[in-house]
Amino acid sequence: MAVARGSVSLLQGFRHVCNKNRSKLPSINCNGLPSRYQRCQYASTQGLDLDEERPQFPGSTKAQFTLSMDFHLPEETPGIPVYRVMDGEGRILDPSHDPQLSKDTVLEMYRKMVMLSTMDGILYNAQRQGRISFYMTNYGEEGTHIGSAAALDPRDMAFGQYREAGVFLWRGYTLDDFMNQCFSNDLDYNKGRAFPVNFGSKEHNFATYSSPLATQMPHASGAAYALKRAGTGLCVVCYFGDGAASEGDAHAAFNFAATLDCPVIFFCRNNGYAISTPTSEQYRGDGIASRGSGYGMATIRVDGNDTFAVYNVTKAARQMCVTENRPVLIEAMTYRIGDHSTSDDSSAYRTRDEVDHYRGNSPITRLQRYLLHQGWWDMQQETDYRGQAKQQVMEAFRAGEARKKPPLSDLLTDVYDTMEPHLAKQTQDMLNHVHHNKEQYPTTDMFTVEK
Ligand SMILES: Cc1ncc(C[n+]2csc(CCOP(=O)(O)OP(=O)(O)O)c2C)c(N)n1
Repeated sequence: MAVARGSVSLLQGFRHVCNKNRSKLPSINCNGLPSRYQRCQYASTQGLDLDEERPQFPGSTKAQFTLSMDFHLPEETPGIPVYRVMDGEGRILDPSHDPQLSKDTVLEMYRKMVMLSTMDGILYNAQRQGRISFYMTNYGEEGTHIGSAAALDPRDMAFGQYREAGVFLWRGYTLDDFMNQCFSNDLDYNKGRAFPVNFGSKEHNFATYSSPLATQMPHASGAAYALKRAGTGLCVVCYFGDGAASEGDAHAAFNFAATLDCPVIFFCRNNGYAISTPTSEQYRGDGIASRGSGYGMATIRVDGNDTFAVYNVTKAARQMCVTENRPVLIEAMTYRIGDHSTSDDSSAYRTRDEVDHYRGNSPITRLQRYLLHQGWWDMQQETDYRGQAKQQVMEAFRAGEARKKPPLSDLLTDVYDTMEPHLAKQTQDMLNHVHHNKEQYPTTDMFTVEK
């Protein structure tokens, strides 16, 4: 109402002045109405508040008219700040932001981060020895995994990209589970049919990774919509990388989540690279966080190497998601210390000095410093725990490696409720072929007995 009244009075005033000074004023539009420019000019000469006259376009309900022809230049917009709780030395900067986690919880977080890093080292080397076909390490991103996972409800449905093994670890996915998947053995939840590191577990509410980038993102929005409709009080967390954010699916996911009010946390691990593409070539805007408000999403940027800061923002984001049914975007700034994968040699596109800089400021180092200040940990415990972690990973490694592969007959199952005739025929042909050519398949004893 106020807008309409303001518009009418402005128009009437303009007409009045026009009638008095017809020769001095700019001409009236062909439709007999003053142009927007003329009305604005008149309004300013009369000292009227332009807010009185609000644009009436359905495409934006918040905009106001302006007489300034200002282009929004991203390079002149200040960078979105990075929320942190600890400094690089592991000291809490403002006690009111201390998450007040118990000693046991922080030690559990720290141990899981060290365990993850230990497992990464062993599986990376195993690939180099030809014992598994592929691996991706998580070095440098342990704080984003454990800090976020600890703040979620383990029943919150998780979707990931491939570099979130710490979230699995926090949720209770065991070292045996990791090994079974990486060795594609008969205990692997995916029956040996997924690429190593494509983890997934119904029991741990983590959807199996899918190699095409960003495909998990629209799935996450859909799952969040379903959770909302079911009134579960749970939310979805969706991890993705700075490179994946350039995929069209990321846009679809953000927009669906925002317009359908889906309780999903989009958690971007901005680690500076998409394989060899640095973020300086990936985008021109201020990271991924700057896109959040464009979609109408609550957004925050956090120091991903500060495990407590990640914990705080994820906890707050979760609260917003489940109480307000809205998506939240978190951009966690971190660094990929390892190569992209075992198929990559990052020395081809970045310097050792750069990597060493981040290695010295890793989330593990920072949390360790915090623990040392607190008197909750000492270097003897550090040495002992690292030894135990290595031993536990090696035990699981040997057990996983020793197991047989799933039966060949499992290769084509589980896609259709009832196997399609052409797939049944292919399976039978394959088994017959292997049976009649045993000498060509000396590895058949690697497989468990056919069902
Ligand atoms: C649709 C699609 N395009 C390209 C690839 C190849 N690819 C695999 S990982 C990757 C980089 C992704 O980088 P980012 O999202 O930043 O995640 P990060 O590896 O840094 O964790 C690319 C381009 C793919 N898997 N899927």
